[in-house]
Amino acid sequence: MPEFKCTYDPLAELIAYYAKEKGEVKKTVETENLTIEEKLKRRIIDGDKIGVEKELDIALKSYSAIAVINDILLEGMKVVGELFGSGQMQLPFVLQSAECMKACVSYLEPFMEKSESDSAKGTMVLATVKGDVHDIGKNLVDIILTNNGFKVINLGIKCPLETMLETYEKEKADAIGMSGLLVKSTAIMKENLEIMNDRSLEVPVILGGAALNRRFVEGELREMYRGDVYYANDAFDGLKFMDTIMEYKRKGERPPLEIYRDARTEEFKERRDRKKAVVTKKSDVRTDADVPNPPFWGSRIAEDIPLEKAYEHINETALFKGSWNVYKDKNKPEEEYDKLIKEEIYPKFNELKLKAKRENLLEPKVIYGYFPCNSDGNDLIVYKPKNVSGENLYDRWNADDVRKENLAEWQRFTFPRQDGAKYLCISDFFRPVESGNIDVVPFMIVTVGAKATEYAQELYKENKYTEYLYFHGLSVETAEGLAEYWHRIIRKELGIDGQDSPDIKKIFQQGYRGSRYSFGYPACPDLEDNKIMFELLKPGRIGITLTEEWQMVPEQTTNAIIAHHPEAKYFFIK
Ligand code: B1M
Repeated sequence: MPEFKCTYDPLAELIAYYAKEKGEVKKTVETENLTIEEKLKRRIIDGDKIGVEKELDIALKSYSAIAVINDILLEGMKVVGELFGSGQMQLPFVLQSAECMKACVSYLEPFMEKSESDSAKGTMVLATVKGDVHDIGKNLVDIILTNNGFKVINLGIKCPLETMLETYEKEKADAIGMSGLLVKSTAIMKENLEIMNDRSLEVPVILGGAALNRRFVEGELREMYRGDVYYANDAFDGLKFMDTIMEYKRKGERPPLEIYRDARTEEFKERRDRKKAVVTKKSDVRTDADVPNPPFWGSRIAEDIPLEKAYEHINETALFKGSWNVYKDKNKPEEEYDKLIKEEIYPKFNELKLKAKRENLLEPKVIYGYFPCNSDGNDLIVYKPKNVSGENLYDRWNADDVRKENLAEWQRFTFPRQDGAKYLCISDFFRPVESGNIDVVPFMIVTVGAKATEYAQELYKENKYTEYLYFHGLSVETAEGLAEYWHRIIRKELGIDGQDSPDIKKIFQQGYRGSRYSFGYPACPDLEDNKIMFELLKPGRIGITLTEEWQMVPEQTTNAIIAHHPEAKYFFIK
């Protein structure tokens, strides 16, 4: 219905809705004079499920239950998709529409024949790939597809290819959807497609996730895979491709898909080959920076951490835009976005923070330590006292044991070096072994605990999609806030906090001495280094484990190596 798009302004209307008391029925426009079809469509667009049963009963007098779904409600979801696609509707409100859709379908189900309730537009087997614990991206895809008339068999996280293929066969599905958070997962996806090639399978596959891009999926993977493979940037792309897959399946044809290439395709290939070459040049980072005194050597656990401290270090831009997907509409004035943030998002943020604290949903814990070290070219050697072994390594060490003559190599990291620019490598920020001086390297692993994952899953299972998105976002950004806070503690303990900016926004831009590098990020991209970090800190002591692809469980966990050197800042290795 094009007139919907012209007259309806979801953002302004939703602001009006949220400004009202909780539970009050939202009315975006006067609906009295609308037809029942229009009223129901608007319910979906507005995500307004309170009292919708009455209207569904009226519609059931003229339509079968399945026709109400397919011809009326799904039309509403289509508008939602268009509004999202054009940037006029924000993700939390899309999820509210999906919740309303779900409620309507549940109400209508008893009015349907078994065969009707099974008659989905198509079926997708959906999973997060082997070794990857990331749930939310895949679940958002499930929500959007399910509430747009598709059947989704959600196999969960850490899913082996065999399970996906067996389910695909058993359920006579139409496509497999694979999701993943990490770069490593993109390699697993490639491996899965290679195995499918070897078995002469041509299953249509949709791939999505943070570390993927179109060049890789619709260029490299499409060229290599004998079936059709699509890159979905977001959940609505997943929906679009399922529509395409079904359209061509009905026609008995293959969709005309092109191999994607752009100006940077060759550059990327070249860069990948070049990466294998050893960089011989070195940076000119000074090697005589002062070495701070740590408050202790070895590691310790910190558990009594006030949650507020992590909250105070939450990067609100990352939370609102990154996790909650609340963006400014380019076509709307700045003030409108500011109003939305002030009147809707902040109250939600504050309410959730209180709830998480009250119900102990987030439990900050840290395991960290200070270790003697030296650089050796691109390597960083971490020492341990010769006379300390076994469980005693996982405690504070006697300062006398950390004298140079009493130390032995314990672990060794090998970091990559920039192939150009300043030729930086993380090891450059520590005193070289030939200097004869021992340096100090702090490591930390922080988590907000397993309850956060469990509670997020509960919300998802109860179809509370909007709350799920909000809570999951808060939990992951609190983990990141905790890392920021603990890095501050470490600077303080080392006595190098004199350069800390009083402005939290500047802290997020490294307004302090030194740097915090997390494995998997550009300066230290190798996630396998997590394994060495685990040897150093043994975080099983606070319930943290590692998957076969080096991801940490619980999901809301992050780690870092900290460099105190004044020249240490983020840098990229392309
Ligand atoms: Co981290 N993280 N993180 N992180 N994190 C990424 C993923 C990263 C890309 C950042 C970067 O380098 N710029 C990077 C990965 C790079 C790599 O693999 N080498 C990274 C890293 C390295 C890490 C750690 C390893 C760092 C460390 O501690 N050493 C660590 C790992 C955590 C662990 O092991 N448990 C870590 C930790 C964290 C936090 C805990 C702080 C936090 C939460 C992580 C989480 O959610 N599990 C976090 C966050 C928030 C991010 C970013 C900023 C956002 C991820 C997210 O939740 N997005 C991310 C960078 C980025 O994406 N900009 C990053 C929201 C979510 C809904 O989106 O899952 O992408 P997403 O799903 C989208 C689409 O991708 C698509 O639709 C969804 C909805 O639109 N989609 C599909 C997904 N699957 C699909 C399937 C489909 C269709 C569409 O069809 C089948």
